Amino acid sequence: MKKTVVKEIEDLSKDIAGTTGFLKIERGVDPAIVEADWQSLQADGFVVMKNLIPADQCDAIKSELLGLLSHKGRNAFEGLKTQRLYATLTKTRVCDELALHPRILALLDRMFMPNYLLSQLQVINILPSEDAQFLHYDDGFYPPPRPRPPLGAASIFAIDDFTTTNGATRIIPGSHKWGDRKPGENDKAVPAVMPKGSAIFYGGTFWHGGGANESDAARLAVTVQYCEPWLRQQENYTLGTPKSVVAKLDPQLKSLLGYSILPPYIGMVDGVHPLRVLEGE
Ligand SMILES: O=C(O)CCC(=O)C(=O)O
Repeated sequence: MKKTVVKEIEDLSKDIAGTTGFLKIERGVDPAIVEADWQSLQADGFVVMKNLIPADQCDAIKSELLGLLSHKGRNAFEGLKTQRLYATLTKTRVCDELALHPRILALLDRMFMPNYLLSQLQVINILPSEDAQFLHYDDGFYPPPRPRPPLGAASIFAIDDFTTTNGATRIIPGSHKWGDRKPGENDKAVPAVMPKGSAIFYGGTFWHGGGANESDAARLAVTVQYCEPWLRQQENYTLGTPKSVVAKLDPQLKSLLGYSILPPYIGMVDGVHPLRVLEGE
């Protein structure tokens, strides 16, 4: 998103809260792949990335996550026959790599301002006989009207195969460009069928929803949502993640949680960079 630059404010970027600057990470992803993903995202609103993580990693993730899931959802959005895990990063380390997948971060580097944030990281286990979730777009809780660029973005990692019958995410290709309208009779939602270990990635303006599970097995997914660094995150990570947990995290994950700033001042603590406070300087 382009902004009007006020040079005097820009000049403050290296000042006070800005002293720690940005993490500059070389993602190591073939630029042709990033370009192709970007083009799909612009044209269709989504990109399916096949086999991003190996099947045995999915199995390890699944065996850890199933032990952490318990109650079912509280309403039609969460799903009355769906199990969800919030505050996932305080409970397990098996999802860290998903949040930091270089192919996804390479796209986010193009989409958002530097030091974009994690907005939520959630486990979604759709149980047999669950109904389809209502269609929605993820950044609809931010008030700027559509059409507009996405303010957030999400990946959904298939930890089980996503099939036509087990609750694969339903998507409406092209719906990211819609203005203020809802899906109508002629807007067909199609299942994002993909083998386990794959992920679908889309911007926050893209219409989608969980599918009905008509199979006899659960469908496990991990979804990671990100947002612009000047927006409030859905999960309050700086309050919700114990400092003992934060201390163990990859520096990129610390930054994503909110131990970062958008210079000069967004995210500061008492006038300084939050990492300096975290590390007790
Ligand atoms: O589980 C899915 O496939 C999608 C769920 C979803 O879109 C959501 O809960 O926001």
